[in-house]
Amino acid sequence: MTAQTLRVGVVGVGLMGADHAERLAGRTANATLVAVSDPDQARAGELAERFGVRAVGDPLDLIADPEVDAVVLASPGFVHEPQLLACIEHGKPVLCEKPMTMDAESSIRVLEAERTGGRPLIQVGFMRRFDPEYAQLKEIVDSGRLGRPLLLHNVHRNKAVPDTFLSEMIVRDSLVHEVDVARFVFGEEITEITVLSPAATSVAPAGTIDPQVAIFRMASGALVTSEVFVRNQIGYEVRCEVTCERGTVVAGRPSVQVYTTSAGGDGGGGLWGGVIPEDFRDRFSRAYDLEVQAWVDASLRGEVVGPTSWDGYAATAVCTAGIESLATGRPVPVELVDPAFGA
Ligand code: ISE
Repeated sequence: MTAQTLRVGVVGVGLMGADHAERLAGRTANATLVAVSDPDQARAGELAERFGVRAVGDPLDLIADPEVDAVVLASPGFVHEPQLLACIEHGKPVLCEKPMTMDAESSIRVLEAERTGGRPLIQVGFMRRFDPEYAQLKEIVDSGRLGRPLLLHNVHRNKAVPDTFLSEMIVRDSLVHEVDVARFVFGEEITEITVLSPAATSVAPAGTIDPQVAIFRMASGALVTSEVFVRNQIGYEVRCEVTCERGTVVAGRPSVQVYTTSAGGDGGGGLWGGVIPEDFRDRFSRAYDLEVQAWVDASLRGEVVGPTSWDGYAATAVCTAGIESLATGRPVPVELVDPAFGA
């Protein structure tokens, strides 16, 4: 690390990791991409050649590399625990894509290691906090001019996912964003989660519960509803509406790119409509840019901004309870360790 340039390595160069690599290589100030790692050596090699950086076989070698100052973990959640522990061991700031880990117990082990290491190093990839619309929604709620927030309604739809994206992944990898949005907007913990199973779409693999409807109860008694549907066959639709005592505010309502055309109207008339993004990289491109830039600048200052390892743990604990509720359709309480644990 020079005074003003952070040398970053990216672990995992699937859809998200490749997007972050491109972001770091081309449009993030005060940072430079220096290495990538992925089990798919061909993919890592192609990306390394494209950006003129090194491809490192073992992700733990990339993390330990003295030429790497900071790490973006865009690997699957089931390998995050050892990779996060390695970042802590080597004192490397890390932007860890969600989920932080796969369950509450492993998240607590990461929290304990980070606290033992003596300084915060982990920012978790809940990028919606950096989305201008979600950030403005939070500012409006926090201003108090609409009164106390009472309800929150989320819609989270993907166009398509692989057949391996089964019911539990919908909770752990998709609904996890709504868990963080609820904690972010209300500024409090979720005390109970219920995950309901509507009749599934015909395009879901047999036995896969898609869509799902989740209900969170917040510590204040407020309720949050979330529809998560990852095979809507249309596009990427994510929005959030807060109902307060004296008004409502929405983030993500289609409000731009509305167009009219004469093409295709069966009755000879025109058509009007808007554009639905293909996937999360389109819809949240600006949010990811702001998130990664904030992470780089904070890392250069020796700080962590945005979602911390505690936020990662709390979201994982809620999703762990959510997976339990998914099996029964009954409410499951969320019990967190004392935030001061190990202090
Ligand atoms: C994906 O991993 C993301 O994080 C996207 O934001 C989310 O919309 C999608 O459902 C996840 O699979």
